[in-house]
Amino acid sequence: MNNITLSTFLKKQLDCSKIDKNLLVLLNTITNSCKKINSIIRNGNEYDIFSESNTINVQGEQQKKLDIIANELIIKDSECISCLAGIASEEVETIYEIPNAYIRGDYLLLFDPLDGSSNIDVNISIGTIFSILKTDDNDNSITEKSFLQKGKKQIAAGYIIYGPQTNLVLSIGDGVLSFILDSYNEWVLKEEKITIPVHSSEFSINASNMKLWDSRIKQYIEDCLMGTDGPLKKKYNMRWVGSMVADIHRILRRGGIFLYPKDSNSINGKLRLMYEVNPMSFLIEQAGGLATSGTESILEIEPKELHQRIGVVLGSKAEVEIIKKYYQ
Ligand code: AHM
Repeated sequence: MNNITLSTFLKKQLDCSKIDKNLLVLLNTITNSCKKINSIIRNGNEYDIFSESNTINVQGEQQKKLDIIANELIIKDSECISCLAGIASEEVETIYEIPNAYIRGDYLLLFDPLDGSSNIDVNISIGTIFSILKTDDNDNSITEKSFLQKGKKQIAAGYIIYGPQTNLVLSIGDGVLSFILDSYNEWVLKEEKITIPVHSSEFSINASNMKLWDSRIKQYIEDCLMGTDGPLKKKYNMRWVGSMVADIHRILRRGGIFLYPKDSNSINGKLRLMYEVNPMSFLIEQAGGLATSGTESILEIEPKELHQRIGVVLGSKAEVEIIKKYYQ
């Protein structure tokens, strides 16, 4: 039986100089925080996580109590480990600088503490997404600009899905690995080198937005729905959880594409580039898939703002290539 834990795996990467000590500590810390979040979710009633808070986040969304708990937990656990220069979170308007009381490192952590939080009260899979960047050598003081790096510069990215199983999916830029949280609360390696099937016939989109889409996405979905009688000449299946971690996890495992395009209500897109779309695109491309805004590779986009939104299509390579043609 495979019993390589995440700590053992990271130690091995350190020994062969694939990561440095600070990245090892940082990854162990984030994933430990997520073990705590997992335990809070599994004991939800005790922590009263199902209720709304009275606060609105920077995105103008009503925060759930669990959004706030998870956010504070990750910041508190990681600010003191001497690996980070700064932190940015979906739930915090500006960047979080490491307090003077702690030693500053040279990594930057960006995260969405709780993706899919509208699904908490209906017991559907939710997750935590993170992205790790490095500061520029010339960065003496950390500002929002320090974080505004292209997705391809990510040193590591990952997500934790709190589903029937708790699963960590991670890339340090050398493929994608999956770890399962076992009954001893250890991350145990389940799979190395996850690859997404190149071809697929499954799409994932919030179809209730159809009248808001532009003509290119509308046309693609209409063609999918025509099945073997349409120009794409295959029968498509549709799956939509409404929790990005769950939808992407399914696609990583068995192929498919995920679309959250810009529409006439969300003219810049709905999902956030820096801590949702970039880390997911990094994982998808590390697994052999593709991620595009329709016209531009996601990982090549020069970010302009910390909480920037973006329209995205990602997943199985051949299917994303088909959609790119609709954009042309
Ligand atoms: P959140 O960060 O507030 O949870 O929003 C992100 C979520 C994604 O998980 C999901 O793909 C999307 O929002 C669904 O939004 P909608 O139901 O509005 O289509």
